[in-house]
Amino acid sequence: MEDLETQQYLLDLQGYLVVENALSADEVATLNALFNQQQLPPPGKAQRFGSAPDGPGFLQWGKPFCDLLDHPKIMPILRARLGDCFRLDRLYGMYMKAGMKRGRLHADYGAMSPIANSVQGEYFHFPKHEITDGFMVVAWSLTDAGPDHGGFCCIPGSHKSHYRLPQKIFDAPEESPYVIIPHAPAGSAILFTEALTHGTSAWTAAHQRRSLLYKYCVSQTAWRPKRVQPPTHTALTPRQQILFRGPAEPHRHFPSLFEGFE
Ligand SMILES: O=C(O)CCC(=O)C(=O)O
Ligand SMILES: [Fe+2]
Repeated sequence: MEDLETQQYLLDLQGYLVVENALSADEVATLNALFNQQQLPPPGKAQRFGSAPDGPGFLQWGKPFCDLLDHPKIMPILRARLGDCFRLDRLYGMYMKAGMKRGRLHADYGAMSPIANSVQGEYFHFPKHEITDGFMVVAWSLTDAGPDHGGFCCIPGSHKSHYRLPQKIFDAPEESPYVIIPHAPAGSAILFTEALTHGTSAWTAAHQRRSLLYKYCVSQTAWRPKRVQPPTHTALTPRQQILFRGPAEPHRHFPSLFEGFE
C-alpha cells in the first residue's frame, strides 16, 4: 500500500485512487455470504441494491457492512480530502451479470454537473456559490473488477477540467483511450470524487459484479434532504454514529471524526 502522502497526491491528481487489499479474503467472503443470504432478484433491469437514505440500506445486513463505514485503511485518505468532519450522505450497492450494458459518463460537480449549463468547447468558470468538491465515494469491490471484467470507469483528472466532456467521448466511451476501468480486485476500495467524470462500463465477466458504494461529504453539505437511518440490529460505535448526523458547520456544530478516536 502507498503511504498517505502518495495516496493523497494520487487522489488529487487523478480524482480516484484504488486501495488494493483493503479487505482480507476472509472479510470479502463474509460480506459475500451475507449478500447471498439476502436473496435479491438476479441482476437485470436494476443494477442497484440496498440503497439509503430509504432506511439504512445494506447496513441492515449486518455488522461487517457497518465496519466498512469508518474502515481504518480509508479514514486517513478521506480526512485528507474532506477534513475532520464529514457525514455519510447516502449509499447503495451495484451488481451486474455478463451482458449488462454500460451507463452514461457523468459527474455531479464542476463543468460536467447537470446543473452547470456549461457549453461544450467553452471554458467554464466554476461559480463561487456552487460546490465543486467535497463529495467522495468509497466503492468496495466484493468481486474482481477491472479492464477484463468491467465495473467502475472514469476519465482520470477530469474533476479539474473547465470543459464539458466532448460529445464524441460521451457517445462512445468504450472506444476512447481516455476512459479507463481501474483494476480493482475483490477486497479493493476505489475512492473517487463525485466531480470526476465517471460511470459504469459494460460487465463482461462470467462472475457477478458486486460493489458497495459509501458516499461521504463534508459536514456542512448534503445531497438530499433525507438522512441515512442507522441499522437497527448493529450497535454502531460512537465514531460511526457521527457519520449519521445531519449537516452542520464543521467543529462548531459537527464533531471531529478523528480527535479522540485515534
Ligand atoms: O461504480 C459504478 O458503476 C458507478 C457508480 C456511480 O456512477 C456513482 O456512484 O456515482
Ligand atoms: Fe455517479
